[in-house]
Amino acid sequence: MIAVGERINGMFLDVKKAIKKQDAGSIADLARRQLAAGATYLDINVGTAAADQEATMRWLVETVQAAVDAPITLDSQKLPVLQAGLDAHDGKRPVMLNSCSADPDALDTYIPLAKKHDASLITLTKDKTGVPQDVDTRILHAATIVQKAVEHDYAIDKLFIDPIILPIRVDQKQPDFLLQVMQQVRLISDPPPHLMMGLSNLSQGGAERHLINRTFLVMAIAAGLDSAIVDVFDTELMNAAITAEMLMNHHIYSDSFLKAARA
Ligand code: THG
Repeated sequence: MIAVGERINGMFLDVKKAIKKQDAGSIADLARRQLAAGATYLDINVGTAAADQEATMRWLVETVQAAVDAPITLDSQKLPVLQAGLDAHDGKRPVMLNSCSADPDALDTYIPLAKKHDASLITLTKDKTGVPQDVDTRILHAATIVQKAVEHDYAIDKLFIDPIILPIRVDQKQPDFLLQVMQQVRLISDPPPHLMMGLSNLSQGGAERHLINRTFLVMAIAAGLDSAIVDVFDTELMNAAITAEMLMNHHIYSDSFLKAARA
């Protein structure tokens, strides 16, 4: 699994404080610790509190790049903030844009931008009218996304489709139908696009967060999920992901499969 570490996000109080104080040490520490815990990419999200989101994105990207060599995910709903992150990107590591909607005009803007910067792109199965409440419309959005990628000659292996996961306490029907969405998205093209999820959304505001996240991650891996924005400090979650992938025959089994995958 491509594990995107979720922690460098202004939504977290410690990151919000670090941004306010321009405390590079705390951000660098979060970057290093997430890598040590198994992150493949580091998500960078300025949150909503920053006065100047573009300047904050630049500072966070520069701070992370000074600390580690890891690939980064620029996370914002605002194009100028992503652009600021791309401006600060040193070109020495893979970069992913997070994220774009399935609106055709948005795809016509973001896909060429991603292509120009040799960046991967996360696309959400929603449009101007909102997040669809049924399987078929989300599949339709995924098909639009893949079609636009083909039109722009954008490599499918750089495309990540995010079916959008909302808190379980808000909607109890959607985890089941998201599994159906994921299984069907994988049939849209050969090779299929990657499937991405912001896993922690699922348990937001509720109890048993770790258990809920861990259980659904395993179910989603069985449905074809190959990447997720997660709390990489949750060791049980990371071990469950490795084990699910071994059981899906993505890793070779041996008695020391866990140790081997962690190495
Ligand atoms: N898809 C894509 N990108 C995303 C999301 C997604 N980026 C943001 C988000 N969703 C994924 N990242 C997080 C990060 C933190 C939490 C949830 C998702 C979270 N935070 C605690 C909370 O809200 O309770 C904060 C608690 C604290 O302050 O300590 O759960 O879906 N493409």
